[in-house]
Amino acid sequence: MDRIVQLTARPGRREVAYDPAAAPSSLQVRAAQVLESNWTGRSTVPSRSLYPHQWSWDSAFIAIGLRHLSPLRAQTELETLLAAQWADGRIPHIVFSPSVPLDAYFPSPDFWRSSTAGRGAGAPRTVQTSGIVQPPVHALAAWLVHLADPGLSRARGFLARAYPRLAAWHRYLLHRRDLGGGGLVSVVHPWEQGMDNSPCWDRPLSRVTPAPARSFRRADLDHGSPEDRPTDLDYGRYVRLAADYRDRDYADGRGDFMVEDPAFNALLITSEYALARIAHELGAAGSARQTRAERLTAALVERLWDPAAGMFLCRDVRAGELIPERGVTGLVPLLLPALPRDLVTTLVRTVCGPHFGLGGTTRLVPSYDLLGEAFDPHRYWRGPAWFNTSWLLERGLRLHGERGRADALRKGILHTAGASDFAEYVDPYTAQACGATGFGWTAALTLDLLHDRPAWDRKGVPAIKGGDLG
Ligand code: 9WN
Repeated sequence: MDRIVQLTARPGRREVAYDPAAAPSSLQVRAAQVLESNWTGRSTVPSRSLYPHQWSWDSAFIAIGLRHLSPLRAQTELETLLAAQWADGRIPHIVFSPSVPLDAYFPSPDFWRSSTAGRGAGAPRTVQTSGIVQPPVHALAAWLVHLADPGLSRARGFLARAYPRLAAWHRYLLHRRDLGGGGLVSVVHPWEQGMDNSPCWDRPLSRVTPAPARSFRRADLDHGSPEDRPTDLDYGRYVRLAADYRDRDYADGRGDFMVEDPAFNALLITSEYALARIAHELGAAGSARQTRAERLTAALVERLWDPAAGMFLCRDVRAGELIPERGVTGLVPLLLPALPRDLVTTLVRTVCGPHFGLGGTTRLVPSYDLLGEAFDPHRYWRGPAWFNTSWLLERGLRLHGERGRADALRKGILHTAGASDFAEYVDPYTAQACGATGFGWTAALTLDLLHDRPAWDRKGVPAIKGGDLG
């Protein structure tokens, strides 16, 4: 029997208070219940109310947790997403479920028109998707899912089928999206980077003429509080950028919004290491990928490191300059094994210093500078702490030997996930729940941290320090 069924013996139970003295298994059961109730049969929705379709990087994080309950479901989650890949290699940021009413989420399939506007770029005919992308966490997820049950993975040919698609995905990013010409990938929409209304985007977004408010209807405000969500002005700009890209038939080239983002590129590098592992497992050479990962790390340092800020910043490719805002994205490269030691030391100092307060004023990592002018503790990516970024930093701290800090962050994530009913994000000071509850990646990454032997400490991807792939 699928283990997830045993763990979800009490469906529908919703506890709000979390008792830290209770056995960790009760948190595990509750996290499993979230994943069970968000499961649609082929994939997992981030939230039944706010996000009722399949999202790209959510699915990768969800698979990383789901593998501890059901490696088969975790493989299926990724396979469903990969089946919606476009012929040009892009993995769309949303795969729409045909059974969900059009007005349940905006922008809906009739906005994106993937099967017509995306025809030239090779959008699939049988499934409707968006036309933009999200951070490439997928190869990392595929490798970790494989490790959860290598026997099942080999028997199903999981990696053998996933590898060519993942390789094409990375090729798309590296060849079609190096818009700045410096070797890094650019995002062309804030939704692509995943931290939608981060103050890091305010400057490049200010060049975009917003679509008139009357030209679209937001569905998110039916479920979320307006104080927790992006403003109408931001939405107008998101809609304009997406519509312009669609009207260019999703052809890539220089546009109004082009940003080199530290987290997006760091996740690509981490996934390149994972692809090297996957190639090796399949009997092919992975060393070229490992070399590329190291080269990309050097490009990231050269183009995005800011010594004065003590962290990575985003680069506005149109303006040709770094954006002087401290977002959590600039800390995520702590994940990288080949990061120079002095940068690791500086990043750790920054995450624990006054701008992010980790271990002092905050228990989870805020999404934006606590001292920044635009800081808002409740509004989406403008200050609240999110669980996926805290999980990434927990992994990064552990990788670089910061065990005490990693343990404290792990404890903070688990406590807050339980106490907030697996919130989408929380106030970084009070841990008050914001956005949706029963959120997919919050539950999944809770499960991953509860798992007693973190894969990354044993034989996971960032443990590759160099040379061991031959
Ligand atoms: C737009 C699904 C997604 C996450 C993003 C998060 C939010 C969507 C939205 O929800 O974005 O893609 O409607 O706000 O910002 O990171 O993948 O959970």
